[in-house]
Amino acid sequence: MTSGEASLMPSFSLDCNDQQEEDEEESIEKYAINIYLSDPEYSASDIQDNRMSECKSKIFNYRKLPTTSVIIAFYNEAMSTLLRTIHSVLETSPAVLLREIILVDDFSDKVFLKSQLENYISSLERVRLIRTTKREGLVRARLIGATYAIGDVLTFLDCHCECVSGWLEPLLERIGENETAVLCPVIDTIDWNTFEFYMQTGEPMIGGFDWRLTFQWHAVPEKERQRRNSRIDPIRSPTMAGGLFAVSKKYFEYLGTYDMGMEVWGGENLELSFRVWQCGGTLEIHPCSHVGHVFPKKAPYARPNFLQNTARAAEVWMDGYKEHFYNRNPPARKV
Ligand code: UD2
Ligand code: MN
Repeated sequence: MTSGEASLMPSFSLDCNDQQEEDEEESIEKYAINIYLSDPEYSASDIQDNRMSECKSKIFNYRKLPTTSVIIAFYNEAMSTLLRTIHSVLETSPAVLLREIILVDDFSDKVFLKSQLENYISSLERVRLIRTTKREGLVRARLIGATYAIGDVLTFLDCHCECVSGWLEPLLERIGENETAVLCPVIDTIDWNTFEFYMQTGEPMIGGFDWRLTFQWHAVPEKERQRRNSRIDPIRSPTMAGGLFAVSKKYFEYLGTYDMGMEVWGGENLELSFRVWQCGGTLEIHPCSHVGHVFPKKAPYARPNFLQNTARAAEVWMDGYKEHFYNRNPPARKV
Protein backbone atom coordinates (compact mmCIF):
# COMPACT_ATOMS: atom_id res chain seq x y z
CA MET A 1 0.00 0.00 0.00
CA THR A 2 1.34 3.45 -0.82
CA SER A 3 1.27 6.45 1.47
CA GLY A 4 -1.28 8.01 -0.87
CA GLU A 5 -3.65 5.17 -0.16
CA ALA A 6 -2.99 5.43 3.56
CA SER A 7 -4.14 9.02 3.49
CA LEU A 8 -7.63 7.84 2.53
CA MET A 9 -7.97 6.59 6.11
CA PRO A 10 -10.09 8.73 8.46
CA SER A 11 -8.06 11.38 10.28
CA PHE A 12 -8.23 12.21 13.99
CA SER A 13 -7.24 15.17 16.11
CA LEU A 14 -3.65 15.28 17.35
CA ASP A 15 -4.28 14.04 20.89
CA CYS A 16 -5.55 10.72 19.49
CA ASN A 17 -2.33 9.93 17.69
CA ASP A 18 -1.90 6.46 19.16
CA GLN A 19 -5.47 5.58 18.42
CA GLN A 20 -5.04 6.90 14.92
CA GLU A 21 -1.96 4.79 14.31
CA GLU A 22 -3.73 1.72 15.57
CA ASP A 23 -6.81 2.33 13.45
CA GLU A 24 -4.69 2.86 10.40
CA GLU A 25 -2.87 -0.35 11.08
CA GLU A 26 -6.16 -2.20 11.33
CA SER A 27 -7.35 -0.63 8.10
CA ILE A 28 -4.15 -1.46 6.34
CA GLU A 29 -4.57 -5.04 7.46
CA LYS A 30 -8.15 -5.16 6.24
CA TYR A 31 -6.92 -3.67 3.04
CA ALA A 32 -4.14 -6.23 2.80
CA ILE A 33 -6.59 -9.10 3.02
CA ASN A 34 -8.58 -7.52 0.21
CA ILE A 35 -5.52 -7.10 -1.92
CA TYR A 36 -4.58 -10.63 -1.17
CA LEU A 37 -7.97 -12.07 -1.98
CA SER A 38 -8.42 -10.10 -5.13
CA ASP A 39 -4.88 -10.29 -6.44
CA PRO A 40 -5.17 -12.35 -9.61
CA GLU A 41 -1.41 -12.14 -10.05
CA TYR A 42 -0.48 -14.07 -6.98
CA SER A 43 -0.11 -17.81 -6.88
CA ALA A 44 2.38 -19.92 -4.97
CA SER A 45 3.13 -21.83 -8.12
CA ASP A 46 4.48 -18.61 -9.63
CA ILE A 47 7.71 -18.86 -7.71
CA GLN A 48 10.35 -19.87 -10.22
CA ASP A 49 11.62 -23.33 -9.50
CA ASN A 50 15.35 -22.83 -9.85
CA ARG A 51 16.29 -25.96 -7.94
CA MET A 52 18.93 -28.34 -9.29
CA SER A 53 17.71 -30.38 -12.25
CA GLU A 54 18.12 -33.64 -10.29
CA CYS A 55 15.67 -32.29 -7.72
CA LYS A 56 13.10 -31.43 -10.37
CA SER A 57 13.31 -34.75 -12.20
CA LYS A 58 13.06 -36.93 -9.11
CA ILE A 59 9.86 -39.01 -8.90
CA PHE A 60 8.34 -39.96 -5.56
CA ASN A 61 6.04 -42.82 -4.73
CA TYR A 62 3.53 -40.94 -2.56
CA ARG A 63 2.02 -44.11 -1.18
CA LYS A 64 5.33 -44.99 0.45
CA LEU A 65 5.88 -41.60 2.08
CA PRO A 66 4.78 -40.70 5.62
CA THR A 67 2.07 -38.03 5.93
CA THR A 68 2.50 -34.72 7.69
CA SER A 69 0.75 -32.08 9.75
CA VAL A 70 2.07 -28.57 9.17
CA ILE A 71 2.14 -26.52 12.36
CA ILE A 72 2.30 -22.73 12.20
CA ALA A 73 2.38 -20.72 15.42
CA PHE A 74 1.83 -16.99 15.10
CA TYR A 75 1.76 -13.91 17.26
CA ASN A 76 0.34 -10.65 15.86
CA GLU A 77 1.33 -11.52 12.33
CA ALA A 78 0.13 -9.42 9.41
CA MET A 79 -2.89 -11.01 7.76
CA SER A 80 -1.35 -10.85 4.30
CA THR A 81 1.77 -12.83 5.18
CA LEU A 82 -0.17 -15.34 7.26
CA LEU A 83 -2.60 -16.01 4.39
CA ARG A 84 0.21 -16.28 1.89
CA THR A 85 1.84 -18.90 4.09
CA ILE A 86 -1.34 -20.96 4.39
CA HIS A 87 -2.14 -20.82 0.68
CA SER A 88 1.40 -21.57 -0.27
CA VAL A 89 1.40 -24.75 1.83
CA LEU A 90 -1.98 -25.81 0.41
CA GLU A 91 -0.89 -25.20 -3.16
CA THR A 92 2.51 -26.84 -3.01
CA SER A 93 1.82 -29.90 -0.84
CA PRO A 94 0.43 -33.06 -2.45
CA ALA A 95 -3.00 -33.62 -0.89
CA VAL A 96 -2.24 -37.24 0.00
CA LEU A 97 0.74 -36.15 2.10
CA LEU A 98 -0.73 -33.14 3.87
CA ARG A 99 -3.13 -34.24 6.62
CA GLU A 100 -3.78 -30.71 7.88
CA ILE A 101 -2.43 -27.29 8.65
CA ILE A 102 -2.66 -26.41 12.33
CA LEU A 103 -2.52 -22.69 13.04
CA VAL A 104 -1.77 -21.77 16.62
CA ASP A 105 -2.64 -18.22 17.58
CA ASP A 106 -0.35 -17.42 20.50
CA PHE A 107 -2.76 -14.95 22.14
CA SER A 108 -2.49 -12.23 19.50
CA ASP A 109 -4.31 -9.03 20.29
CA LYS A 110 -4.80 -7.74 16.74
CA VAL A 111 -8.52 -7.48 15.98
CA PHE A 112 -8.21 -8.71 12.39
CA LEU A 113 -6.84 -12.03 13.66
CA LYS A 114 -10.14 -12.77 15.46
CA SER A 115 -13.42 -13.40 13.60
CA GLN A 116 -12.13 -12.13 10.26
CA LEU A 117 -9.45 -14.80 10.26
CA GLU A 118 -11.84 -17.45 11.57
CA ASN A 119 -14.36 -16.74 8.82
CA TYR A 120 -11.70 -16.93 6.22
CA ILE A 121 -10.22 -20.18 7.53
CA SER A 122 -13.64 -21.83 7.76
CA SER A 123 -13.82 -21.98 3.97
CA LEU A 124 -10.53 -23.86 3.71
CA GLU A 125 -10.36 -27.59 3.94
CA ARG A 126 -7.81 -29.15 6.27
CA VAL A 127 -6.92 -25.89 8.01
CA ARG A 128 -7.52 -25.74 11.76
CA LEU A 129 -7.12 -22.80 14.08
CA ILE A 130 -6.27 -23.21 17.74
CA ARG A 131 -5.92 -20.33 20.15
CA THR A 132 -3.86 -20.35 23.32
CA THR A 133 -5.49 -18.88 26.42
CA LYS A 134 -2.38 -16.94 27.39
CA ARG A 135 0.82 -15.90 25.66
CA GLU A 136 2.91 -19.07 25.55
CA GLY A 137 5.90 -18.14 23.42
CA LEU A 138 6.80 -19.97 20.23
CA VAL A 139 7.97 -23.20 21.89
CA ARG A 140 4.83 -23.97 23.86
CA ALA A 141 2.60 -22.62 21.08
CA ARG A 142 4.16 -25.11 18.64
CA LEU A 143 3.82 -27.91 21.17
CA ILE A 144 0.15 -27.16 21.72
CA GLY A 145 -0.31 -27.45 17.96
CA ALA A 146 1.63 -30.73 17.92
CA THR A 147 -0.74 -32.35 20.43
CA TYR A 148 -3.55 -32.11 17.86
CA ALA A 149 -1.51 -33.36 14.90
CA ILE A 150 -2.62 -36.55 13.17
CA GLY A 151 0.15 -36.80 10.55
CA ASP A 152 3.18 -39.11 10.94
CA VAL A 153 5.56 -36.19 10.64
CA LEU A 154 5.36 -32.75 12.26
CA THR A 155 6.43 -29.98 9.91
CA PHE A 156 6.94 -26.63 11.61
CA LEU A 157 6.91 -23.38 9.68
CA ASP A 158 7.02 -19.71 10.64
CA CYS A 159 3.89 -17.74 9.78
CA HIS A 160 5.55 -15.75 6.98
CA CYS A 161 6.83 -18.39 4.59
CA GLU A 162 6.33 -19.44 0.99
CA CYS A 163 7.12 -22.94 -0.14
CA VAL A 164 8.62 -23.83 -3.51
CA SER A 165 6.79 -26.72 -5.17
CA GLY A 166 8.51 -29.99 -4.39
CA TRP A 167 9.56 -28.73 -0.93
CA LEU A 168 7.74 -31.38 1.07
CA GLU A 169 8.48 -34.70 -0.63
CA PRO A 170 12.27 -34.80 -0.03
CA LEU A 171 11.79 -34.07 3.69
CA LEU A 172 9.19 -36.81 4.09
CA GLU A 173 11.11 -39.32 2.01
CA ARG A 174 14.21 -38.93 4.15
CA ILE A 175 12.26 -39.25 7.41
CA GLY A 176 10.52 -42.32 5.94
CA GLU A 177 13.95 -43.88 5.40
CA ASN A 178 15.31 -42.86 8.77
CA GLU A 179 12.95 -41.93 11.55
CA THR A 180 15.69 -40.28 13.63
CA ALA A 181 16.59 -37.77 10.92
CA VAL A 182 15.31 -34.24 11.54
CA LEU A 183 15.09 -32.37 8.24
CA CYS A 184 15.29 -28.70 7.34
CA PRO A 185 14.59 -27.12 3.97
CA VAL A 186 16.97 -24.60 2.45
CA ILE A 187 15.72 -21.22 3.70
CA ASP A 188 15.38 -18.69 0.90
CA THR A 189 14.89 -14.98 1.48
CA ILE A 190 11.68 -13.13 0.69
CA ASP A 191 11.97 -9.34 0.62
CA TRP A 192 9.65 -7.99 3.34
CA ASN A 193 8.71 -5.02 1.22
CA THR A 194 8.40 -6.24 -2.38
CA PHE A 195 7.81 -9.93 -1.65
CA GLU A 196 10.44 -10.77 -4.20
CA PHE A 197 11.72 -14.32 -3.73
CA TYR A 198 15.48 -14.85 -3.74
CA MET A 199 16.27 -18.51 -4.21
CA GLN A 200 19.60 -19.75 -2.94
CA THR A 201 20.82 -21.75 -5.91
CA GLY A 202 24.38 -22.53 -4.84
CA GLU A 203 25.40 -25.15 -2.31
CA PRO A 204 23.25 -24.65 0.81
CA MET A 205 24.83 -23.34 4.00
CA ILE A 206 24.75 -25.35 7.22
CA GLY A 207 24.06 -24.15 10.76
CA GLY A 208 26.61 -23.49 13.46
CA PHE A 209 26.88 -21.23 16.50
CA ASP A 210 29.30 -18.95 18.27
CA TRP A 211 30.13 -19.17 21.98
CA ARG A 212 27.39 -16.73 22.84
CA LEU A 213 25.11 -19.39 21.37
CA THR A 214 24.05 -17.20 18.52
CA PHE A 215 23.09 -19.14 15.42
CA GLN A 216 25.37 -18.74 12.38
CA TRP A 217 25.61 -19.99 8.82
CA HIS A 218 28.70 -21.85 7.57
CA ALA A 219 29.90 -23.37 4.31
CA VAL A 220 29.66 -27.17 4.06
CA PRO A 221 33.00 -28.62 5.26
CA GLU A 222 35.07 -30.74 2.89
CA LYS A 223 34.59 -33.86 5.02
CA GLU A 224 30.81 -33.62 4.64
CA ARG A 225 31.15 -33.07 0.89
CA GLN A 226 33.20 -36.28 0.67
CA ARG A 227 30.68 -38.24 2.75
CA ARG A 228 27.79 -37.52 0.40
CA ASN A 229 27.27 -39.53 -2.79
CA SER A 230 25.47 -36.91 -4.81
CA ARG A 231 24.66 -33.23 -4.67
CA ILE A 232 21.04 -33.98 -3.83
CA ASP A 233 21.88 -36.03 -0.72
CA PRO A 234 20.87 -34.39 2.57
CA ILE A 235 23.64 -32.38 4.24
CA ARG A 236 24.36 -32.89 7.92
CA SER A 237 24.14 -29.70 9.92
CA PRO A 238 25.25 -29.15 13.53
CA THR A 239 22.35 -26.79 14.21
CA MET A 240 19.15 -25.46 12.68
CA ALA A 241 17.92 -21.89 12.25
CA GLY A 242 14.82 -23.00 14.12
CA GLY A 243 11.68 -22.07 12.27
CA LEU A 244 11.41 -24.56 9.45
CA PHE A 245 11.86 -28.27 10.02
CA ALA A 246 10.20 -31.67 9.85
CA VAL A 247 10.49 -34.41 12.45
CA SER A 248 8.81 -37.76 12.92
CA LYS A 249 6.13 -37.32 15.57
CA LYS A 250 7.26 -40.50 17.27
CA TYR A 251 10.91 -39.49 17.34
CA PHE A 252 10.07 -35.97 18.55
CA GLU A 253 8.21 -37.50 21.47
CA TYR A 254 11.10 -39.90 22.12
CA LEU A 255 13.39 -36.84 22.30
CA GLY A 256 11.13 -35.27 24.91
CA THR A 257 10.12 -32.57 22.39
CA TYR A 258 11.34 -29.06 23.35
CA ASP A 259 12.40 -27.44 26.61
CA MET A 260 9.00 -26.12 27.68
CA GLY A 261 10.61 -23.56 29.99
CA MET A 262 11.72 -21.46 27.03
CA GLU A 263 9.84 -18.18 26.77
CA VAL A 264 8.80 -16.08 23.75
CA TRP A 265 11.75 -16.27 21.32
CA GLY A 266 15.31 -17.55 21.02
CA GLY A 267 17.55 -20.41 22.05
CA GLU A 268 15.14 -23.25 21.31
CA ASN A 269 16.75 -23.89 17.92
CA LEU A 270 20.15 -24.69 19.43
CA GLU A 271 18.59 -26.58 22.32
CA LEU A 272 16.74 -28.86 19.92
CA SER A 273 19.82 -29.25 17.70
CA PHE A 274 22.00 -30.33 20.64
CA ARG A 275 19.22 -32.63 21.81
CA VAL A 276 18.95 -34.36 18.43
CA TRP A 277 22.69 -34.97 18.04
CA GLN A 278 23.12 -36.11 21.65
CA CYS A 279 20.13 -38.45 21.55
CA GLY A 280 21.13 -40.54 18.56
CA GLY A 281 19.53 -38.54 15.76
CA THR A 282 20.85 -36.47 12.88
CA LEU A 283 19.99 -32.98 11.75
CA GLU A 284 20.05 -32.52 8.00
CA ILE A 285 19.32 -29.90 5.36
CA HIS A 286 17.80 -31.22 2.16
CA PRO A 287 19.11 -29.33 -0.88
CA CYS A 288 15.96 -30.15 -2.91
CA SER A 289 13.58 -28.63 -0.38
CA HIS A 290 13.23 -24.85 -0.56
CA VAL A 291 11.06 -22.59 1.57
CA GLY A 292 11.20 -18.80 1.53
CA HIS A 293 11.03 -16.79 4.76
CA VAL A 294 10.25 -13.12 5.20
CA PHE A 295 12.92 -11.56 7.39
CA PRO A 296 10.91 -8.56 8.57
CA LYS A 297 12.38 -5.11 8.87
CA LYS A 298 11.44 -5.05 12.53
CA ALA A 299 10.12 -7.83 14.80
CA PRO A 300 6.45 -7.29 15.65
CA TYR A 301 7.11 -8.03 19.35
CA ALA A 302 9.79 -7.69 22.05
CA ARG A 303 12.27 -10.54 22.53
CA PRO A 304 13.61 -10.25 26.06
CA ASN A 305 14.23 -13.96 26.76
CA PHE A 306 17.11 -14.87 24.47
CA LEU A 307 19.79 -14.81 27.18
CA GLN A 308 17.78 -16.82 29.67
CA ASN A 309 16.76 -19.38 27.03
CA THR A 310 20.31 -19.88 25.78
CA ALA A 311 21.58 -20.28 29.36
CA ARG A 312 19.04 -23.10 29.76
CA ALA A 313 20.36 -24.77 26.60
CA ALA A 314 23.96 -24.43 27.82
CA GLU A 315 23.17 -25.83 31.28
CA VAL A 316 21.34 -28.85 29.93
CA TRP A 317 23.48 -29.91 26.96
CA MET A 318 26.98 -28.44 27.09
CA ASP A 319 28.59 -30.04 30.16
CA GLY A 320 31.99 -28.39 30.73
CA TYR A 321 31.81 -26.52 27.43
CA LYS A 322 29.24 -24.24 29.02
CA GLU A 323 32.21 -22.34 30.56
CA HIS A 324 33.05 -21.03 27.07
CA PHE A 325 29.50 -19.72 26.85
CA TYR A 326 29.65 -17.98 30.25
CA ASN A 327 33.10 -16.54 29.54
CA ARG A 328 31.93 -15.04 26.25
CA ASN A 329 28.66 -13.95 27.79
CA PRO A 330 29.18 -12.95 31.46
CA PRO A 331 25.64 -11.55 32.02
CA ALA A 332 24.34 -15.08 31.39
CA ARG A 333 25.76 -16.18 34.77
CA LYS A 334 23.21 -13.95 36.46
CA VAL A 335 20.02 -15.08 34.74
C1 UD2 B 1 14.31 -17.56 13.98
C2 UD2 B 1 13.46 -18.71 13.48
C3 UD2 B 1 12.27 -18.87 14.42
C4 UD2 B 1 12.79 -19.22 15.81
C5 UD2 B 1 13.74 -18.11 16.24
C6 UD2 B 1 14.45 -18.41 17.54
C7 UD2 B 1 13.71 -19.17 11.10
C8 UD2 B 1 13.38 -18.74 9.74
N1 UD2 B 1 13.08 -18.48 12.10
O1 UD2 B 1 13.68 -16.30 14.16
O2 UD2 B 1 11.40 -19.88 13.99
O3 UD2 B 1 13.41 -20.47 15.82
O4 UD2 B 1 14.77 -17.91 15.31
O5 UD2 B 1 13.56 -18.53 18.59
O6 UD2 B 1 14.49 -20.08 11.28
N2 UD2 B 1 5.81 -16.69 17.70
C9 UD2 B 1 4.81 -17.12 18.56
N3 UD2 B 1 4.83 -16.64 19.86
C10 UD2 B 1 5.79 -15.79 20.33
C11 UD2 B 1 6.82 -15.40 19.44
C12 UD2 B 1 6.80 -15.88 18.13
O7 UD2 B 1 3.93 -17.89 18.18
O8 UD2 B 1 5.74 -15.41 21.49
C13 UD2 B 1 5.81 -17.20 16.31
C14 UD2 B 1 5.99 -16.14 15.24
O9 UD2 B 1 4.77 -15.51 14.92
C15 UD2 B 1 6.61 -16.93 14.11
C16 UD2 B 1 7.48 -17.94 14.86
O10 UD2 B 1 6.95 -18.03 16.17
O11 UD2 B 1 5.65 -17.64 13.35
C17 UD2 B 1 8.95 -17.53 14.90
O12 UD2 B 1 9.10 -16.19 15.29
P1 UD2 B 1 9.83 -15.10 14.36
O13 UD2 B 1 9.41 -15.25 12.98
O14 UD2 B 1 9.66 -13.78 15.01
O15 UD2 B 1 11.33 -15.58 14.52
P2 UD2 B 1 12.58 -15.33 13.48
O16 UD2 B 1 12.21 -15.76 12.13
O17 UD2 B 1 13.08 -13.96 13.68
MN1 MN C 1 10.31 -15.81 11.17
